[in-house]
Amino acid sequence: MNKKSLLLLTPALLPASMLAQQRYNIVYIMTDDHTAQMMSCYDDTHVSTPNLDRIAADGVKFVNSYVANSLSGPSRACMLTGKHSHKNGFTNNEHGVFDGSQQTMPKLMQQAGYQTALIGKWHLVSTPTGFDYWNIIPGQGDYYNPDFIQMDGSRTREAGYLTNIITDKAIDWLENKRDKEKPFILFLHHKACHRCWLPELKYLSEYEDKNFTLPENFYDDYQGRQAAAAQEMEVVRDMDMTYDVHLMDANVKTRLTDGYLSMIGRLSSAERAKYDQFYDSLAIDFRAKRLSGKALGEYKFQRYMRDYAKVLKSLDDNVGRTLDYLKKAGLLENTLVVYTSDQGFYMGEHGWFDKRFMYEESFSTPLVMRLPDGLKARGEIKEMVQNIDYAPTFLDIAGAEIPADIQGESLLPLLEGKHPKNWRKSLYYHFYEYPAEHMVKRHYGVRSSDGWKLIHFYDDIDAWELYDLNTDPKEMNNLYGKPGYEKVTKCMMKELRRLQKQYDDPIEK
Ligand code: SGN
Ligand code: CA
Repeated sequence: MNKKSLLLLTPALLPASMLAQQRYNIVYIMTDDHTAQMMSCYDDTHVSTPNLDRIAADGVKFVNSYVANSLSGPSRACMLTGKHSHKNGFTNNEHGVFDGSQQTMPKLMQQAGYQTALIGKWHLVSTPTGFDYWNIIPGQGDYYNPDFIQMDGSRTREAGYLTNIITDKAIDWLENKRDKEKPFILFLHHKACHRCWLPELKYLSEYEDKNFTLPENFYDDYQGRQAAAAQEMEVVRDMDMTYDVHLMDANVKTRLTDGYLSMIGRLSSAERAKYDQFYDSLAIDFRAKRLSGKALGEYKFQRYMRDYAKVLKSLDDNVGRTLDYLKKAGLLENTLVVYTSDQGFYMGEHGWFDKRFMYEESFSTPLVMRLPDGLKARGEIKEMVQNIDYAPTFLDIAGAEIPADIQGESLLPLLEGKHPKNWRKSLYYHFYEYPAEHMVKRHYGVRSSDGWKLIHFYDDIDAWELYDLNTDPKEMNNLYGKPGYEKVTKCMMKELRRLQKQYDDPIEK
């Protein structure tokens, strides 16, 4: 329903859901590098996330949720604009500066009468626009005693652990800073669970007795996948023993040692003593073991999983705290709570950490929503959705017009329990950041709802990949060019070019 038609309705004609509270509030919680393999309502192999699961339990879980470009800045720009990267202009973190003068969903929400607030990670370089209130971390920010940037440009250093502080600030805005007469949209953006996974001190010992299951393709040899073979994001080879694994060796200095020292250098001396006590004793034990080969690789994997899980535990606690506040404040019935990540991540699949590739683990992203009274959908939603859909969804919920140049689709019908017959049958993806850290080559591709994926790696390579996800969900077997797949390849190629035309990204490289 658009704004005009909403105004024309007399209260008696308004749907009960809208009468109860005029328009729904929205709390949009976005984390960083949190992946469905580490969220128990999607996959309970590794960890339990009871508070994140509460969101899905009182609403919906999207099981085919994807991003348009698996990297922080680009993902955020897609979310804010409802457009693919080539249209919003922010294609990569390395050289991107978000053009804040363009049309964005927060600006349109303001025009629709919503209050808008942004707290936490921003990562788009330019000053935020379209927010009545913002308080952000610089760049990637710090886990320990972090800096924040205020709206007047000033910086303050705040005591504590970042995930807790961002939540405190969000609750403070909800309780004390907003105009309680207006509907609102709050963008609550965590840094957790981004590299280099520095845990809250109270959770240092958490998960230390747990042995995480090694993914079956941890020792992938990348046969038939040239771009996969060229990456630099292997747990065994590329994880830094100091920066990532947190085991200092006074005799070894790497490219990342200074960065690590400055991050943990933010701890007070009492905090630092606790931190050192924990990791120093691990380091002594590690050196005594003299691990090499597979044993060393698997040791790194366990360290990675444990520290990631600790960071996630604080996140889960804080999402619980946010939900509890909304309940206590009587806001839950009128508020759509969205939980997602800026992209998925590899937890050792293909031997990797990081993201970027259009393979399922990093192309997909968790997406669950706690629905307010009046929105009837429950359980799993199987339709294919993408982060360009969030902007039109929120505008639709606000009763605002959705501009024609927005490329995503409103998810509101799905939240109302409908399953439109003409829902999209394929998704488009385009990744640009190369050459750059982790060396994932440029690529674009299409994934169909019936489980086919066609990818083209280009730039300094010209390599196509085709996967049948129904028989090869881990994407180990590139079928492109193999006999018997000519017809499906032709079909997917046609669909890819159709999407490039539809989205006006006419690359034919
Ligand atoms: C940093 C990380 C990378 C990561 C990018 C992008 N390196 O550069 O590992 O891929 O961020 O992440 S680090 O040495 O600085 O930790 S993103 O989520 O912000 O896009
Ligand atoms: Ca990220």
